[in-house]
Amino acid sequence: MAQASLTLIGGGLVGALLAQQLARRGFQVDVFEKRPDPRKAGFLGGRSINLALAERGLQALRTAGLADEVLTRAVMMRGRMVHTRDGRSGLQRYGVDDSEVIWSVSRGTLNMLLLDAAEAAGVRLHFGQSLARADFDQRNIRLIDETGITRDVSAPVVIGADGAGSALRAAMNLHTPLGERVEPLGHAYKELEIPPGSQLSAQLLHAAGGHDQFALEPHALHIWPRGGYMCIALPNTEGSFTVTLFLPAHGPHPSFSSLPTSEAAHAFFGEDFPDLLPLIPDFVQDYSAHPVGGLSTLYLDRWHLDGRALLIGDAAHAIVPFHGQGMNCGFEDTVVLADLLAANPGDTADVFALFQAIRQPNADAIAAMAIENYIEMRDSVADPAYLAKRELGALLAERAPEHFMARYRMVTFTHLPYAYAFERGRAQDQLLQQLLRGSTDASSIDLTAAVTTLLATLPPLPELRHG
Ligand code: FAD
Ligand code: E0Q
Repeated sequence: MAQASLTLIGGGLVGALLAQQLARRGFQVDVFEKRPDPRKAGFLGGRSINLALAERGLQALRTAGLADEVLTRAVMMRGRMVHTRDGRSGLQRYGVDDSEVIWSVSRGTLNMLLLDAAEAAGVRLHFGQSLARADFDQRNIRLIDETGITRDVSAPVVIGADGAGSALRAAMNLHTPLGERVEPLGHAYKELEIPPGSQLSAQLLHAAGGHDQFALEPHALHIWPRGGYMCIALPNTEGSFTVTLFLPAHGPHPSFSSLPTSEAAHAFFGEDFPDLLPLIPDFVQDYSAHPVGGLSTLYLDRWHLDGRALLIGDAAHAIVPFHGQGMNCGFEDTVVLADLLAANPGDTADVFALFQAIRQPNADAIAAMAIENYIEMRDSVADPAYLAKRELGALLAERAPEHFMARYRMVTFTHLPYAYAFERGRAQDQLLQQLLRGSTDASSIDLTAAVTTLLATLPPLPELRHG
Protein backbone atom coordinates (compact mmCIF):
# COMPACT_ATOMS: atom_id res chain seq x y z
CA MET A 1 0.00 0.00 0.00
CA ALA A 2 1.20 3.50 -0.77
CA GLN A 3 2.11 5.57 2.27
CA ALA A 4 -1.12 7.14 3.54
CA SER A 5 -1.02 10.90 3.46
CA LEU A 6 -2.72 13.35 5.79
CA THR A 7 -3.11 17.13 5.67
CA LEU A 8 -3.16 19.07 8.92
CA ILE A 9 -4.37 22.64 9.26
CA GLY A 10 -2.64 24.44 12.14
CA GLY A 11 0.85 23.87 13.55
CA GLY A 12 0.06 25.04 17.07
CA LEU A 13 0.47 22.89 20.16
CA VAL A 14 -1.94 20.14 19.16
CA GLY A 15 -1.22 20.19 15.41
CA ALA A 16 2.55 19.94 15.88
CA LEU A 17 2.32 17.10 18.41
CA LEU A 18 -0.22 15.18 16.31
CA ALA A 19 1.91 15.61 13.19
CA GLN A 20 4.99 14.21 14.95
CA GLN A 21 3.11 11.16 16.20
CA LEU A 22 1.51 10.44 12.83
CA ALA A 23 4.85 10.72 11.04
CA ARG A 24 6.42 8.35 13.56
CA ARG A 25 3.66 5.88 12.78
CA GLY A 26 4.47 6.00 9.06
CA PHE A 27 2.07 8.57 7.65
CA GLN A 28 3.14 11.25 5.23
CA VAL A 29 2.07 14.48 6.89
CA ASP A 30 1.80 18.05 5.59
CA VAL A 31 1.05 20.85 8.04
CA PHE A 32 -0.24 24.23 6.85
CA GLU A 33 0.22 26.94 9.46
CA LYS A 34 -1.08 30.49 9.11
CA ARG A 35 1.71 32.21 11.02
CA PRO A 36 5.37 32.45 10.01
CA ASP A 37 7.85 29.92 11.41
CA PRO A 38 8.29 31.01 15.06
CA ARG A 39 11.76 29.44 15.10
CA LYS A 40 12.86 31.97 12.48
CA ALA A 41 10.72 35.00 13.10
CA GLY A 42 11.17 34.94 16.87
CA PHE A 43 7.93 34.42 18.66
CA LEU A 44 5.54 37.16 17.55
CA GLY A 45 5.28 40.07 19.92
CA GLY A 46 8.03 38.54 22.05
CA ARG A 47 5.70 38.26 25.02
CA SER A 48 6.10 35.15 27.10
CA ILE A 49 2.81 33.46 27.80
CA ASN A 50 2.77 30.25 29.75
CA LEU A 51 0.52 27.28 30.39
CA ALA A 52 0.16 24.63 33.05
CA LEU A 53 1.18 21.17 31.85
CA ALA A 54 -0.24 18.30 33.92
CA GLU A 55 -0.10 14.49 33.87
CA ARG A 56 -2.33 13.96 30.84
CA GLY A 57 -0.29 16.26 28.62
CA LEU A 58 2.92 14.88 30.04
CA GLN A 59 1.81 11.33 29.31
CA ALA A 60 1.17 12.26 25.65
CA LEU A 61 4.64 13.85 25.51
CA ARG A 62 6.13 10.65 26.99
CA THR A 63 4.43 8.62 24.24
CA ALA A 64 5.98 11.00 21.71
CA GLY A 65 9.40 10.69 23.41
CA LEU A 66 9.45 14.41 24.28
CA ALA A 67 8.62 14.62 27.99
CA ASP A 68 12.16 15.01 29.32
CA GLU A 69 13.02 17.68 26.78
CA VAL A 70 9.93 19.67 27.76
CA LEU A 71 10.46 19.28 31.49
CA THR A 72 13.98 20.75 31.35
CA ARG A 73 12.31 23.94 30.07
CA ALA A 74 9.50 23.95 32.65
CA VAL A 75 9.05 25.40 36.13
CA MET A 76 7.59 23.13 38.78
CA MET A 77 4.44 24.34 40.54
CA ARG A 78 3.74 22.54 43.81
CA GLY A 79 0.41 24.16 44.54
CA ARG A 80 -1.84 27.10 44.47
CA MET A 81 -0.62 30.13 46.43
CA VAL A 82 -3.71 32.04 47.45
CA HIS A 83 -3.34 35.76 48.16
CA THR A 84 -6.24 37.18 50.15
CA ARG A 85 -7.38 40.81 50.28
CA ASP A 86 -5.65 41.41 53.58
CA GLY A 87 -2.31 40.68 51.88
CA ARG A 88 -1.75 37.26 53.44
CA SER A 89 -0.92 34.16 51.41
CA GLY A 90 -0.79 30.41 51.87
CA LEU A 91 0.13 27.41 49.72
CA GLN A 92 -2.50 24.76 48.99
CA ARG A 93 -0.53 21.80 47.71
CA TYR A 94 -1.89 20.25 44.50
CA GLY A 95 -0.78 16.70 45.35
CA VAL A 96 0.47 14.61 48.21
CA ASP A 97 4.16 15.34 47.56
CA ASP A 98 6.59 16.49 44.82
CA SER A 99 5.62 13.50 42.66
CA GLU A 100 2.28 15.28 42.13
CA VAL A 101 3.10 18.70 40.74
CA ILE A 102 2.23 20.58 37.59
CA TRP A 103 4.57 22.47 35.27
CA SER A 104 4.58 25.97 33.87
CA VAL A 105 5.80 25.98 30.26
CA SER A 106 6.19 28.80 27.77
CA ARG A 107 3.73 28.42 24.90
CA GLY A 108 6.29 29.67 22.39
CA THR A 109 9.11 27.45 23.62
CA LEU A 110 6.85 24.41 23.67
CA ASN A 111 5.48 25.11 20.20
CA MET A 112 9.00 25.49 18.75
CA LEU A 113 10.15 22.26 20.40
CA LEU A 114 7.14 20.39 18.99
CA LEU A 115 7.72 21.83 15.50
CA ASP A 116 11.37 20.70 15.63
CA ALA A 117 10.23 17.23 16.69
CA ALA A 118 7.62 17.06 13.92
CA GLU A 119 10.18 18.07 11.32
CA ALA A 120 12.70 15.56 12.66
CA ALA A 121 10.04 12.84 12.28
CA GLY A 122 9.63 13.72 8.60
CA VAL A 123 6.65 16.09 8.68
CA ARG A 124 6.56 18.73 5.94
CA LEU A 125 5.79 22.09 7.52
CA HIS A 126 4.41 24.97 5.42
CA PHE A 127 4.35 28.33 7.21
CA GLY A 128 2.54 31.51 6.29
CA GLN A 129 -0.19 29.36 4.70
CA SER A 130 -3.70 30.09 5.89
CA LEU A 131 -6.64 27.87 5.03
CA ALA A 132 -9.08 29.98 2.99
CA ARG A 133 -11.57 27.35 1.80
CA ALA A 134 -12.01 23.62 1.41
CA ASP A 135 -13.84 21.61 -1.22
CA PHE A 136 -14.63 18.28 0.39
CA ASP A 137 -16.20 16.86 -2.76
CA GLN A 138 -13.25 17.72 -5.00
CA ARG A 139 -11.00 16.86 -2.05
CA ASN A 140 -8.80 19.92 -2.25
CA ILE A 141 -8.11 22.96 -0.10
CA ARG A 142 -7.21 26.57 -0.88
CA LEU A 143 -4.39 28.30 0.97
CA ILE A 144 -3.55 31.98 1.03
CA ASP A 145 -0.13 33.34 1.94
CA GLU A 146 0.86 36.65 3.60
CA THR A 147 1.05 38.42 0.25
CA GLY A 148 -2.47 37.35 -0.73
CA ILE A 149 -1.41 34.72 -3.24
CA THR A 150 -3.66 31.66 -3.22
CA ARG A 151 -3.04 28.12 -4.32
CA ASP A 152 -5.08 24.94 -4.33
CA VAL A 153 -3.63 21.67 -3.15
CA SER A 154 -5.04 18.16 -3.16
CA ALA A 155 -6.03 17.02 0.35
CA PRO A 156 -8.08 13.80 0.45
CA VAL A 157 -8.06 13.69 4.27
CA VAL A 158 -7.84 16.94 6.26
CA ILE A 159 -7.45 17.30 10.02
CA GLY A 160 -8.17 20.69 11.61
CA ALA A 161 -5.95 21.59 14.55
CA ASP A 162 -6.45 25.28 13.86
CA GLY A 163 -7.76 26.31 17.25
CA ALA A 164 -10.94 27.79 18.69
CA GLY A 165 -11.60 29.98 15.63
CA SER A 166 -10.98 27.05 13.26
CA ALA A 167 -11.20 27.89 9.55
CA LEU A 168 -11.57 24.20 8.71
CA ARG A 169 -14.59 24.02 11.03
CA ALA A 170 -16.18 26.94 9.19
CA ALA A 171 -15.54 25.22 5.86
CA MET A 172 -16.97 21.92 7.12
CA ASN A 173 -20.03 23.75 8.46
CA LEU A 174 -20.70 25.14 4.96
CA HIS A 175 -20.73 21.61 3.56
CA THR A 176 -22.69 19.91 6.36
CA PRO A 177 -23.94 21.68 9.49
CA LEU A 178 -21.94 20.53 12.50
CA GLY A 179 -24.43 21.73 15.13
CA GLU A 180 -22.05 24.36 16.46
CA ARG A 181 -22.86 26.14 19.75
CA VAL A 182 -20.57 28.72 21.29
CA GLU A 183 -21.34 29.63 24.90
CA PRO A 184 -19.54 32.78 25.98
CA LEU A 185 -18.59 32.81 29.66
CA GLY A 186 -19.22 36.54 29.87
CA HIS A 187 -15.75 36.99 31.34
CA ALA A 188 -12.56 37.92 29.51
CA TYR A 189 -8.84 38.13 30.23
CA LYS A 190 -5.77 40.29 29.82
CA GLU A 191 -2.13 39.33 30.32
CA LEU A 192 0.37 41.44 32.26
CA GLU A 193 4.03 40.86 33.08
CA ILE A 194 6.05 40.63 36.28
CA PRO A 195 9.63 41.03 35.03
CA PRO A 196 12.55 39.15 36.58
CA GLY A 197 14.07 40.90 39.55
CA SER A 198 11.03 42.99 40.29
CA GLN A 199 10.68 40.84 43.37
CA LEU A 200 13.49 42.82 44.88
CA SER A 201 11.81 46.16 44.41
CA ALA A 202 8.59 44.70 45.77
CA GLN A 203 10.55 43.52 48.75
CA LEU A 204 11.81 47.03 49.36
CA LEU A 205 8.34 48.46 48.87
CA HIS A 206 6.76 46.01 51.24
CA ALA A 207 9.55 46.51 53.75
CA ALA A 208 8.86 50.23 53.62
CA GLY A 209 5.19 49.50 54.23
CA GLY A 210 6.04 47.31 57.18
CA HIS A 211 4.72 44.09 55.64
CA ASP A 212 6.48 40.88 56.49
CA GLN A 213 5.90 39.17 53.20
CA PHE A 214 8.27 39.58 50.30
CA ALA A 215 9.10 37.67 47.18
CA LEU A 216 6.65 35.76 44.99
CA GLU A 217 7.31 32.02 45.37
CA PRO A 218 8.48 30.71 41.96
CA HIS A 219 7.26 27.13 42.45
CA ALA A 220 3.57 27.91 42.68
CA LEU A 221 0.57 29.03 40.68
CA HIS A 222 -0.47 32.29 42.33
CA ILE A 223 -4.12 33.26 42.68
CA TRP A 224 -5.64 36.49 43.94
CA PRO A 225 -9.35 35.53 44.25
CA ARG A 226 -11.68 38.48 44.71
CA GLY A 227 -15.15 36.99 44.33
CA GLY A 228 -16.51 37.53 40.82
CA TYR A 229 -13.04 38.11 39.39
CA MET A 230 -9.40 37.24 40.01
CA CYS A 231 -5.76 37.41 38.96
CA ILE A 232 -3.38 34.52 38.52
CA ALA A 233 0.39 34.35 37.90
CA LEU A 234 2.47 31.51 36.49
CA PRO A 235 6.29 31.45 36.73
CA ASN A 236 8.66 31.54 33.75
CA THR A 237 12.14 30.03 33.71
CA GLU A 238 13.81 33.47 33.57
CA GLY A 239 12.35 34.49 36.93
CA SER A 240 9.52 36.48 35.41
CA PHE A 241 5.82 35.71 35.85
CA THR A 242 2.91 36.05 33.44
CA VAL A 243 -0.11 37.52 35.20
CA THR A 244 -3.62 37.05 33.85
CA LEU A 245 -6.49 39.25 34.97
CA PHE A 246 -9.93 37.61 34.63
CA LEU A 247 -12.88 40.02 34.78
CA PRO A 248 -16.48 40.25 33.52
CA ALA A 249 -16.34 41.55 29.94
CA HIS A 250 -19.18 44.06 30.44
CA GLY A 251 -21.46 45.35 33.12
CA PRO A 252 -21.01 47.15 36.42
CA HIS A 253 -17.60 47.91 37.87
CA PRO A 254 -15.31 46.08 37.86
CA SER A 255 -15.46 44.87 34.27
CA PHE A 256 -13.30 45.44 31.21
CA SER A 257 -15.98 47.88 30.05
CA SER A 258 -15.75 49.81 33.31
CA LEU A 259 -11.95 50.00 32.96
CA PRO A 260 -11.43 51.39 29.45
CA THR A 261 -8.23 53.24 30.28
CA SER A 262 -5.06 51.91 31.84
CA GLU A 263 -5.23 54.74 34.38
CA ALA A 264 -8.63 53.50 35.58
CA ALA A 265 -7.30 49.94 35.67
CA HIS A 266 -4.23 51.08 37.59
CA ALA A 267 -6.41 52.68 40.26
CA PHE A 268 -8.55 49.52 40.45
CA PHE A 269 -5.43 47.38 40.93
CA GLY A 270 -4.20 49.69 43.64
CA GLU A 271 -7.45 49.07 45.50
CA ASP A 272 -8.00 45.35 44.86
CA PHE A 273 -4.54 43.92 44.22
CA PRO A 274 -2.27 46.24 46.23
CA ASP A 275 0.36 43.53 46.79
CA LEU A 276 0.42 42.59 43.08
CA LEU A 277 0.50 46.05 41.49
CA PRO A 278 4.06 46.93 42.62
CA LEU A 279 5.32 43.74 40.93
CA ILE A 280 4.09 44.98 37.52
CA PRO A 281 6.26 48.04 36.77
CA ASP A 282 4.93 48.44 33.21
CA PHE A 283 1.28 48.09 34.24
CA VAL A 284 -0.01 51.08 32.29
CA GLN A 285 1.90 50.11 29.16
CA ASP A 286 0.92 46.39 29.40
CA TYR A 287 -2.74 47.18 30.01
CA SER A 288 -3.08 49.43 27.00
CA ALA A 289 -0.94 47.33 24.65
CA HIS A 290 -2.28 43.83 25.36
CA PRO A 291 -5.63 42.75 23.93
CA VAL A 292 -8.66 41.59 25.92
CA GLY A 293 -9.25 37.93 25.13
CA GLY A 294 -12.71 36.36 25.13
CA LEU A 295 -13.58 33.09 26.87
CA SER A 296 -16.12 30.63 25.49
CA THR A 297 -16.95 26.96 25.44
CA LEU A 298 -17.47 25.33 22.05
CA TYR A 299 -19.84 22.40 21.56
CA LEU A 300 -20.37 20.54 18.27
CA ASP A 301 -22.69 17.69 17.34
CA ARG A 302 -20.20 16.44 14.76
CA TRP A 303 -16.42 16.58 14.76
CA HIS A 304 -15.99 14.98 11.33
CA LEU A 305 -17.24 14.83 7.75
CA ASP A 306 -17.31 11.14 6.92
CA GLY A 307 -13.71 10.09 6.42
CA ARG A 308 -12.75 13.35 4.74
CA ALA A 309 -12.27 15.85 7.54
CA LEU A 310 -11.87 15.83 11.33
CA LEU A 311 -11.45 18.47 14.04
CA ILE A 312 -9.15 18.02 17.04
CA GLY A 313 -8.03 20.08 20.04
CA ASP A 314 -9.59 23.52 20.51
CA ALA A 315 -11.03 23.40 16.98
CA ALA A 316 -13.36 20.62 18.19
CA HIS A 317 -13.84 21.50 21.87
CA ALA A 318 -12.47 24.84 23.08
CA ILE A 319 -13.04 25.25 26.83
CA VAL A 320 -12.47 27.96 29.43
CA PRO A 321 -8.97 27.85 30.95
CA PHE A 322 -9.74 27.54 34.67
CA HIS A 323 -8.67 23.95 35.13
CA GLY A 324 -5.54 24.39 33.04
CA GLN A 325 -6.60 21.43 30.88
CA GLY A 326 -7.26 22.70 27.32
CA MET A 327 -3.83 21.80 25.99
CA ASN A 328 -3.66 18.70 28.18
CA CYS A 329 -6.96 17.48 26.73
CA GLY A 330 -5.81 18.26 23.18
CA PHE A 331 -2.56 16.35 23.79
CA GLU A 332 -4.58 13.38 25.07
CA ASP A 333 -6.63 13.61 21.84
CA THR A 334 -3.49 13.27 19.71
CA VAL A 335 -2.49 9.91 21.22
CA VAL A 336 -5.99 8.48 20.84
CA LEU A 337 -6.24 9.60 17.20
CA ALA A 338 -2.71 8.51 16.23
CA ASP A 339 -3.34 5.04 17.71
CA LEU A 340 -6.70 4.66 15.98
CA LEU A 341 -5.30 5.78 12.61
CA ALA A 342 -2.25 3.54 12.89
CA ALA A 343 -4.48 0.55 13.66
CA ASN A 344 -6.83 1.24 10.74
CA PRO A 345 -5.24 3.64 8.24
CA GLY A 346 -7.53 2.66 5.37
CA ASP A 347 -10.83 3.53 7.02
CA THR A 348 -10.78 7.14 8.14
CA ALA A 349 -14.61 7.27 8.22
CA ASP A 350 -14.62 4.57 10.86
CA VAL A 351 -11.65 6.03 12.75
CA PHE A 352 -13.05 9.57 12.87
CA ALA A 353 -16.44 8.38 14.14
CA LEU A 354 -14.74 6.24 16.78
CA PHE A 355 -12.48 9.15 17.79
CA GLN A 356 -15.48 11.37 18.42
CA ALA A 357 -17.30 8.58 20.28
CA ILE A 358 -14.31 8.13 22.60
CA ARG A 359 -13.32 11.75 23.13
CA GLN A 360 -16.51 13.81 23.09
CA PRO A 361 -17.91 12.60 26.45
CA ASN A 362 -14.55 13.44 27.97
CA ALA A 363 -14.34 16.84 26.28
CA ASP A 364 -17.86 17.64 27.55
CA ALA A 365 -16.85 16.63 31.08
CA ILE A 366 -13.70 18.77 31.23
CA ALA A 367 -15.65 21.67 29.69
CA ALA A 368 -18.13 21.51 32.59
CA MET A 369 -15.40 21.05 35.22
CA ALA A 370 -13.42 24.00 33.86
CA ILE A 371 -16.43 26.31 34.25
CA GLU A 372 -17.04 25.01 37.78
CA ASN A 373 -13.41 25.59 38.66
CA TYR A 374 -13.70 29.27 37.74
CA ILE A 375 -16.50 29.78 40.21
CA GLU A 376 -14.57 27.77 42.78
CA MET A 377 -11.33 29.69 42.19
CA ARG A 378 -12.60 33.23 42.14
CA ASP A 379 -15.25 32.91 44.86
CA SER A 380 -14.53 30.14 47.25
CA VAL A 381 -10.86 29.27 47.35
CA ALA A 382 -10.86 31.06 50.69
CA ASP A 383 -14.45 30.14 51.62
CA PRO A 384 -14.97 28.20 54.92
CA ALA A 385 -17.52 25.71 53.51
CA TYR A 386 -15.25 24.94 50.57
CA LEU A 387 -12.26 24.54 52.87
CA ALA A 388 -14.21 22.23 55.21
CA LYS A 389 -15.20 19.98 52.28
CA ARG A 390 -11.61 20.02 51.07
CA GLU A 391 -10.34 19.07 54.51
CA LEU A 392 -12.87 16.29 55.07
CA GLY A 393 -12.14 15.01 51.55
CA ALA A 394 -8.42 14.94 52.36
CA LEU A 395 -9.10 13.01 55.59
CA LEU A 396 -11.24 10.45 53.75
CA ALA A 397 -8.66 10.11 50.98
CA GLU A 398 -6.02 9.44 53.64
CA ARG A 399 -8.15 6.86 55.49
CA ALA A 400 -9.65 5.15 52.42
CA PRO A 401 -7.52 6.03 49.37
CA GLU A 402 -9.10 3.26 47.30
CA HIS A 403 -12.54 4.83 47.84
CA PHE A 404 -11.93 8.58 47.78
CA MET A 405 -9.84 10.79 45.55
CA ALA A 406 -10.30 14.53 45.14
CA ARG A 407 -11.72 15.38 41.70
CA TYR A 408 -8.93 17.88 41.09
CA ARG A 409 -6.43 15.07 41.62
CA MET A 410 -8.24 12.68 39.24
CA VAL A 411 -8.23 15.39 36.55
CA THR A 412 -4.70 16.61 37.09
CA PHE A 413 -2.66 13.59 38.18
CA THR A 414 -4.31 10.50 36.68
CA HIS A 415 -5.31 9.16 33.28
CA LEU A 416 -8.83 8.28 34.41
CA PRO A 417 -11.23 9.52 31.73
CA TYR A 418 -12.47 13.07 32.38
CA ALA A 419 -16.06 11.75 32.21
CA TYR A 420 -15.29 9.32 35.03
CA ALA A 421 -13.68 12.06 37.15
CA PHE A 422 -16.73 14.27 36.62
CA GLU A 423 -19.24 11.59 37.66
CA ARG A 424 -17.19 10.31 40.56
CA GLY A 425 -16.54 13.86 41.74
CA ARG A 426 -20.25 14.56 41.81
CA ALA A 427 -20.95 11.47 43.91
CA GLN A 428 -18.12 12.27 46.32
CA ASP A 429 -19.24 15.87 46.68
CA GLN A 430 -22.75 14.79 47.58
CA LEU A 431 -21.33 12.49 50.21
CA LEU A 432 -19.16 15.25 51.74
CA GLN A 433 -22.14 17.58 51.90
CA GLN A 434 -24.22 14.88 53.55
CA LEU A 435 -21.48 14.19 56.11
CA LEU A 436 -20.85 17.87 56.93
CA ARG A 437 -24.52 18.90 57.02
CA GLY A 438 -23.61 22.57 56.89
CA SER A 439 -20.77 22.38 59.40
CA THR A 440 -17.58 24.23 58.45
CA ASP A 441 -15.50 22.24 60.93
CA ALA A 442 -14.21 19.04 59.33
CA SER A 443 -12.49 17.99 62.55
CA SER A 444 -15.87 17.69 64.28
CA ILE A 445 -16.89 14.80 61.99
CA ASP A 446 -16.69 11.24 63.31
CA LEU A 447 -14.20 9.87 60.79
CA THR A 448 -14.73 6.18 61.52
CA ALA A 449 -18.44 6.54 60.87
CA ALA A 450 -17.72 8.70 57.80
CA VAL A 451 -15.44 6.02 56.33
CA THR A 452 -18.11 3.37 56.96
CA THR A 453 -20.63 5.51 55.09
CA LEU A 454 -18.11 6.08 52.28
CA LEU A 455 -17.43 2.35 51.82
CA ALA A 456 -21.14 1.60 51.84
CA THR A 457 -21.94 4.38 49.36
CA LEU A 458 -19.20 4.39 46.71
CA PRO A 459 -17.47 1.52 44.92
CA PRO A 460 -13.67 1.44 44.98
CA LEU A 461 -11.82 3.59 42.42
CA PRO A 462 -10.30 1.81 39.42
CA GLU A 463 -6.72 0.59 39.77
CA LEU A 464 -4.39 3.49 38.98
CA ARG A 465 -1.42 3.12 36.71
CA HIS A 466 0.73 6.14 37.34
CA GLY A 467 2.72 7.75 34.52
P1 FAD B 1 -4.01 26.68 19.13
O1 FAD B 1 -2.97 26.62 20.17
O2 FAD B 1 -4.93 27.85 19.09
O3 FAD B 1 -3.28 26.52 17.72
C1 FAD B 1 -3.97 26.71 16.50
C2 FAD B 1 -2.97 26.94 15.40
O4 FAD B 1 -3.65 26.99 14.16
C3 FAD B 1 -2.21 28.23 15.55
O5 FAD B 1 -0.84 28.03 15.34
C4 FAD B 1 -2.82 29.14 14.48
O6 FAD B 1 -1.93 30.10 13.98
C5 FAD B 1 -3.20 28.11 13.43
N1 FAD B 1 -4.28 28.56 12.53
C6 FAD B 1 -5.40 29.25 12.87
N2 FAD B 1 -6.15 29.49 11.78
C7 FAD B 1 -5.50 28.93 10.73
C8 FAD B 1 -5.78 28.85 9.34
N3 FAD B 1 -6.87 29.43 8.79
N4 FAD B 1 -4.88 28.21 8.54
C9 FAD B 1 -3.78 27.64 9.07
N5 FAD B 1 -3.47 27.69 10.38
C10 FAD B 1 -4.32 28.33 11.20
N6 FAD B 1 -4.39 24.81 28.53
C11 FAD B 1 -3.71 24.06 29.43
O7 FAD B 1 -3.61 22.84 29.26
N7 FAD B 1 -3.12 24.62 30.52
C12 FAD B 1 -3.21 25.96 30.79
O8 FAD B 1 -2.67 26.44 31.79
C13 FAD B 1 -3.95 26.79 29.88
N8 FAD B 1 -4.08 28.11 30.10
C14 FAD B 1 -4.78 28.87 29.22
C15 FAD B 1 -4.94 30.23 29.48
C16 FAD B 1 -5.67 31.03 28.61
C17 FAD B 1 -5.85 32.49 28.92
C18 FAD B 1 -6.25 30.45 27.45
C19 FAD B 1 -7.05 31.29 26.49
C20 FAD B 1 -6.10 29.10 27.19
C21 FAD B 1 -5.37 28.30 28.07
N9 FAD B 1 -5.20 26.92 27.83
C22 FAD B 1 -4.52 26.15 28.74
C23 FAD B 1 -5.80 26.27 26.64
C24 FAD B 1 -4.78 26.10 25.52
O9 FAD B 1 -4.25 27.36 25.16
C25 FAD B 1 -5.45 25.48 24.30
O10 FAD B 1 -6.25 24.39 24.68
C26 FAD B 1 -4.41 25.01 23.29
O11 FAD B 1 -3.63 26.08 22.84
C27 FAD B 1 -5.10 24.33 22.11
O12 FAD B 1 -4.16 23.99 21.13
P2 FAD B 1 -4.56 23.91 19.61
O13 FAD B 1 -3.32 23.51 18.91
O14 FAD B 1 -5.79 23.09 19.48
O15 FAD B 1 -4.97 25.40 19.23
C1 E0Q C 1 -4.40 24.53 37.60
C2 E0Q C 1 -3.33 24.67 36.62
C3 E0Q C 1 -5.30 29.55 33.64
C4 E0Q C 1 -5.29 28.54 34.76
C5 E0Q C 1 -4.53 27.40 34.62
C6 E0Q C 1 -4.52 26.46 35.64
C7 E0Q C 1 -5.33 26.59 36.78
C8 E0Q C 1 -6.05 27.79 36.96
C9 E0Q C 1 -6.84 28.12 38.19
C10 E0Q C 1 -6.03 28.75 35.94
C11 E0Q C 1 -6.54 25.19 38.45
C12 E0Q C 1 -6.40 25.24 39.92
N1 E0Q C 1 -5.37 25.49 37.67
O1 E0Q C 1 -5.42 25.75 40.47
O2 E0Q C 1 -7.34 24.71 40.53
O3 E0Q C 1 -4.41 23.55 38.34
O4 E0Q C 1 -3.71 25.39 35.49
CL1 E0Q C 1 -6.95 30.18 36.11
